[in-house]
Amino acid sequence: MTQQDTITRGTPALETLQVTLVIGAEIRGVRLSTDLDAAVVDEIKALVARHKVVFFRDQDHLDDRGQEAFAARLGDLLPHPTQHVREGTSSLLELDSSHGGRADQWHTDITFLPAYPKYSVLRGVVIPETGGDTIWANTTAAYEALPSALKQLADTLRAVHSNAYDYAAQRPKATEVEKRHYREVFASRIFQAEHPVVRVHPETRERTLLLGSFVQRISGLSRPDTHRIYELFQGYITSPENTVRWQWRKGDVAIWDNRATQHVAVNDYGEAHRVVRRVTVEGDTPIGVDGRSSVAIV
Ligand SMILES: O=C(O)CCC(=O)C(=O)O
Ligand SMILES: [Fe+2]
Repeated sequence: MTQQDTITRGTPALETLQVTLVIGAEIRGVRLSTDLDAAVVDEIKALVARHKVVFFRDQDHLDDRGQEAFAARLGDLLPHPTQHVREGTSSLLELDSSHGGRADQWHTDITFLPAYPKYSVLRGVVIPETGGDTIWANTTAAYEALPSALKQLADTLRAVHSNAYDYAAQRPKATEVEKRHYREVFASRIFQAEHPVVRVHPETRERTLLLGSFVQRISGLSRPDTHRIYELFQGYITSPENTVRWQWRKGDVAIWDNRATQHVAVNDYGEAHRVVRRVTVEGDTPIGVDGRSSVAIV
């Protein structure tokens, strides 16, 4: 933790502690629940817009329904289109390491839908003693870090995202259980969306790179060129200076702006058990710098 940063706009001022200057802040002294004042919810949203991901420790009072009810204060909930919803909830998704729930590729959540979620709210339920951190990257800062020639290139590109990708190629160490889960659940229905590679953020108006592991191809480019261009931009997104790494404790909650970040769950805890649960909040359809919207292909 480097900087104490108290927000002075409006009331109440939540105590925030930036984790890095570029991305990530811990918010202290808030008990997440449906009962929060509208002003507090608005301030949490403003802090998410500013820091891209915010963290809350010690939210052990939250159960699945409590997490979902709190998340619903941020907007309408959007259940994952193919994954099972946890029993007793309307949209909560569980990622359990013993059932293939290892999100160890850099991604933005559910970008194979045209209007993918704006927020994700993730709660630590079972956390390994060692390892199992999550890393987030600021895709707005990544765009800003591009030299102007690459900004201009990115501004003109569009990319096709899908939940049907070559799972075995991307995750060669996946277990049989993980492969079966991918085939039978995750990709049970195929979605494809074409997005601009640079999205104009609807709230901050910032330009932000929209890529991640659901990208199948950059429109108009061959597979090898897609790969090269993807890696070029992805390298700016995932550079260490552009990221924050969170060491989970049980009861932590992270909320990120899914329109301005990518994230990856570090798969470094072997057979230890890790469970996190996520709720996603409906987002709007992206618009590129040329004013063109994202479109559904399938
Ligand atoms: O397991 C994690 O830390 C992150 C999982 C993930 O990608 C998500 O919840 O969207
Ligand atoms: Fe994710």
